[in-house]
Amino acid sequence: GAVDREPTAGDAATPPAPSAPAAAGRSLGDGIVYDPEAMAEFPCHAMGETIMGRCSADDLVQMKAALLEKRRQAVGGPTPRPDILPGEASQGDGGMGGEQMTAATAPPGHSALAEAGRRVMLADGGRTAIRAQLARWRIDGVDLPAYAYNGQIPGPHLEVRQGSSVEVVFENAIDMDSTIHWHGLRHSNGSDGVPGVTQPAVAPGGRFTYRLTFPDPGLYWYHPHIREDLQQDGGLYGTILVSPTDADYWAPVDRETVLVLDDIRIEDGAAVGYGAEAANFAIMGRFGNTLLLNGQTGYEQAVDAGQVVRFYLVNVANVRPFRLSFDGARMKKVGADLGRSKVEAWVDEVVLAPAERVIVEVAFDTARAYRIQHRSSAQTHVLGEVVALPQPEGPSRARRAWDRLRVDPIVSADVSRLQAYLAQPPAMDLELTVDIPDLVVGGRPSVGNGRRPAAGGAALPTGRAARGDATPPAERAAAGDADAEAEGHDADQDGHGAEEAHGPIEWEDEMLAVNRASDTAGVHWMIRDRVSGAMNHDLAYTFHVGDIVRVRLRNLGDSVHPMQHPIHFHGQRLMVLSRDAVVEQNPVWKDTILTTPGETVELLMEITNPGAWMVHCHIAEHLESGMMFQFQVLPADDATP
Ligand SMILES: [Cu+2]
Repeated sequence: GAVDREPTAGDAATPPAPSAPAAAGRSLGDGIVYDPEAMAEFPCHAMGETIMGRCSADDLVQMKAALLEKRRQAVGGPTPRPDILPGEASQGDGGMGGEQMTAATAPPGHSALAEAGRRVMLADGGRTAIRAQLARWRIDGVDLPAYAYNGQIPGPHLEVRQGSSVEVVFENAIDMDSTIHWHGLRHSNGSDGVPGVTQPAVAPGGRFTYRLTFPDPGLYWYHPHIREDLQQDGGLYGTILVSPTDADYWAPVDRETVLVLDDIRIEDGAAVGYGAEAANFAIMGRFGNTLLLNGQTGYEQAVDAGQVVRFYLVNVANVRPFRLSFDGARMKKVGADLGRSKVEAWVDEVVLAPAERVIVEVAFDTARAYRIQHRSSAQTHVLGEVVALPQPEGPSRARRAWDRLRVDPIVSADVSRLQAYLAQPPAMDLELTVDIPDLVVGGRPSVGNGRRPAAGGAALPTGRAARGDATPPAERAAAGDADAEAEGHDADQDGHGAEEAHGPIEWEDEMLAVNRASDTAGVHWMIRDRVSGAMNHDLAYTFHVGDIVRVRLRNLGDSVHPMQHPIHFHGQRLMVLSRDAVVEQNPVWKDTILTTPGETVELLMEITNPGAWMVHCHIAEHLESGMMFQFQVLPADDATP
């Protein structure tokens, strides 16, 4: 009872309320509807056969004619796409309750790495079983039909040692084909879990044995590589913590905690349905309206005041980027996807796109409750809290040794070694963009080979554009924009330069009606080679083990819907060299690279593992829309200098 809680009224925002059901709209005849309530603040446009936004009578006539013409040109009629949901859990089999459902509130002195019953420690040569099954997921008192690994969300938390090998026997007990992809592992291609590329899909009732190795320390995670928009969002995700062989790899701390960041969209007491044949929410991806830490709202952890906690963070959401902080607690960023950063750095907040990991150490110096906060463009969400209890003996030993920033000699040496490769031309020069044939703006379809038509073309209206967020923070700050001032301040404060100073990011779904109605059959996200013009599954690259190749990612700012894309490379590791020609000052090995609209990111990829590997956007709906390709890695070619 001695804990001083900060006042929370007023500034502790809650997740956004579910949106109202779409208005019925007004029929214009021939099955075409005008819905003046939807997207009322935006110019006249159409998604499918629904016209939205501010439309004059002339606009409606023109738009209807364009839609009828488009219908005449279409082959066949529209395909019905009923929403589907995972089935009901059988009693006592996958039903979730008891300890597994309780947010971790470990007593001080105990590890809070994972909730009781979720932690699986595997020695070298160890073996475990993971079963994907139907389950109920209780969130804020609402029971959702869900999927779960071993009946747990998140699934079992695996703890292994760097350099070890383990076997995981996967059993598929859900109602769809599935696989497990082990995100970030530079391991054997046959265990990468990509259906049709590294293994056949595992049918319901089937099994597959994965043989995993862990060359790099840090946090990794696993999820299906089929219909992630449904299976991963429905609860199929888990974490792997690889402890380093070097005992001094991480600084001493008082405890370590894994935090899995996620969101889910719940409306009227149910999860919003998923497309049966193709993912819905195909333009922006499915933003949840309920934010989750380790599968639950209201996360809480207790520590002693004066302790330091190392948090291993991973974002498993379909699309939502997180911008996390701990309510003013001092925070040090020490690592990311594949281990340590070159230099430890003080930060005010950290950004994680889907699939990215960030490792931070946080000092809770005062006895009080610290909110775990996500700051989106619209508001600050509270995901949970860390309660620092009074502790008369003062700062812990780890806390007293914590103020210095360490430099990683291994990554520093890697950076020096890679200097020789900076001058080579990019082996992959890739553009990220989209065509949306279903979208009609200003009476003409907005298909422009991934670029807006030069004359009369218009971008899909976005909340970002409406708010003018595309303006650089400095200019917005000059105009008195509080958010921009905060962004500029942070970029200066954290000293990360390009790594944290991202361009315009869509933090929320500001065009829900249009996005929800879109599906991957009508939205074509693209990764395109700038030189050959080939894109998505037509792309082909071959490298050899030992190659170090330049990669360039250009996120086109003039597509019909520019937005951020986290691009994931399987089986290898990459280092960011620069963003928009601003040199990265604090490199770290990565497998997922956030790119923002208009941005050009230069990378080096170190080719270490043979096989057929995927590259794709980790926004689940963009992947479903085809935003992916493979590259081949052959054994080391000794003839190549
Ligand atoms: Cu994407």
